[in-house]
Amino acid sequence: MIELYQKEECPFCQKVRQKLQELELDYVNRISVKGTEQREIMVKLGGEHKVPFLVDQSKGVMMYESDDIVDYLEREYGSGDAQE
Ligand SMILES: N[C@@H](CCC(=O)N[C@@H](CS)C(=O)NCC(=O)O)C(=O)O
Repeated sequence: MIELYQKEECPFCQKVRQKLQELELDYVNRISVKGTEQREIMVKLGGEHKVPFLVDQSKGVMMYESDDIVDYLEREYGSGDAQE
């Protein structure tokens, strides 16, 4: 299962949502705004007050940074076209 902790208005999150959509990956959308339980869970898991934050349970992967997340998704689930 893939979980994306994110905020709708965040452009970095938008980039990750777009990649998930492009790769047709199902994911659980965890809205992570200040003062919510999702936010607390995210900080507990990742240690940072920042979105996007990806959890890929099947691979035991957790990561921040939209570019790293997009690269990871492409590498793990893409066709490989983007790789050199
Ligand atoms: N370099 C980061 C930037 C992420 C970022 O700045 N996210 C903002 C929201 S757009 C954030 O988490 N701000 C702190 C907060 O929402 O508490 C990335 O590409 O993921």
